[in-house]
Order: sequence, then structure tokens, then C-alpha cells
Amino acid sequence: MNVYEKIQSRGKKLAVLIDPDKPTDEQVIDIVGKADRANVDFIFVGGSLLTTNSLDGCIKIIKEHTSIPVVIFPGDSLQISNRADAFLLLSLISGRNAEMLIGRHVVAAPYLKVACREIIPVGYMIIDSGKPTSVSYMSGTVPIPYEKKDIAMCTALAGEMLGLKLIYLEGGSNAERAVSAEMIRAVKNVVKIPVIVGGGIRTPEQAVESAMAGADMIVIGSALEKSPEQLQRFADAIHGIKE
Ligand code: 1GP
Repeated sequence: MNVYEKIQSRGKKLAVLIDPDKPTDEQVIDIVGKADRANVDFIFVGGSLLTTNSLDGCIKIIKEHTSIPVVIFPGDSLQISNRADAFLLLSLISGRNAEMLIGRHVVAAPYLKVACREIIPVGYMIIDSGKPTSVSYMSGTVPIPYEKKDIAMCTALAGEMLGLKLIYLEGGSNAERAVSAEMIRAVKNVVKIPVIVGGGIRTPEQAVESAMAGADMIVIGSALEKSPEQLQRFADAIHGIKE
């Protein structure tokens, strides 16, 4: 089963996001060990701005310690490694910055073709979460307003019609408030492709609320950087949801 087939398979999924810039090698090994024991579905690797050339080395360490699929969730087109199982090719469909919709992809395409065994095109949607986040600043785009679920719905629908294979509702790393259940529900109601939700989810209860609203996969980064011991509870909560 490839990564996309696994995302589509039955049951809610949990992905742990590792920003290769932040943790030490020991911290990466620790979180990967916890993810392995908790049967986490995916490990996402990437960050809005990497200041060290750490992506490839980070994936190498992860691969040495688990067989959980590793997926690159790139902050920019330089975040490429042939060690990952899949690459999320993000088109920032909530914005109107041509570079983030197609421009960077053109530059990266020949490298991706050589380096990546599975490329998954994603409709990436940044949702306003109360204050500017790295991703909204770095992408030079205006997020969809927090309560404008109609805009989110039509944007996701257009993304699906364009042939994108996933929708990612992004509140932004460490966002003050996560994407609302109402918006997740509205988007899930109109698209058939899987919906991923991340950004500002701090507790297993919040993760369950997002999943029950329709998220097929929840991504947790910051909360686990602060308290990695929460990982088992997140996994139990997400995997305990009966569909
Ligand atoms: C950020 O969606 C991810 O791109 C995860 O966000 O770090 O807030 O969990 P957090």
C-alpha cells in the first residue's frame, strides 16, 4: 500500500510533524520511538523556514528507528529528500500568490521527479487563526477568515475539481485557535477526497473534535514538541474513534 492508499484506508489517521530544525537527534529518536509504540500512522517532516540543512539527516534518523511512513510536508521547494516515502506537493489554493500555486512547483518538478517515489498533490488552505503565523507570512498570502466556511468550502471544492488528491486545512503552527469544527464539517460535506487538519491542536480532546467533524487525518507538531509524553493519548483518542 502506498502512502495515499493508506490515507484513504479505513479509520482516522494521526500524523506527527517533526520540524527538522528544532529537535536534537536524541529528541527525534525519542519522539519517533513514542510514535512507533503508539502506532502513529505517518511522520510528517518539514517547516515553514529551515535555517539549517537538516531535512535529509532528520529523515535518515527517523528511518533508522521506525517503519512508519515518512512524508515530506515542505515549507518550500528546497525541502526534498529521496529518503522519504512520499512528498506532499502543496498548492496554496487559499491564496492568490502565483508562486505558491504553481511557480515553485515548476522549479522543483525535475528534482521531485528524480528524488521522490510518491508525489501527492494537495490543496493547501491557510485559515486565519487569530494572529499571523509563519506560514501566512512566509507564503505572502491572506488566510481565509476564521468564520468564512463558505469560502473554505468553495475553495476545497475547486481544489478537488482541479484534480488535487487531498485538502489540508492549516491553522498554522502553534496557532492560537485551531480550525473550527464548523469549517471542517462544511468542507468535508462537499469533497470526497481526504481532509487533513493541523495547526494549534493542543489536546487529544481537540483532535477528536476535529476528527469527528470530518478530518480524516490530524497533524500534531507543537503540542508534542512541548510534551512528547502526550503522544500515546493522542493516538489512542484518534484511533479509538468508531466510524
Ligand atoms: C503546522 O499543521 C501543522 O503546519 C501542525 O501545527 O505545530 O500547531 O501542531 P502545530
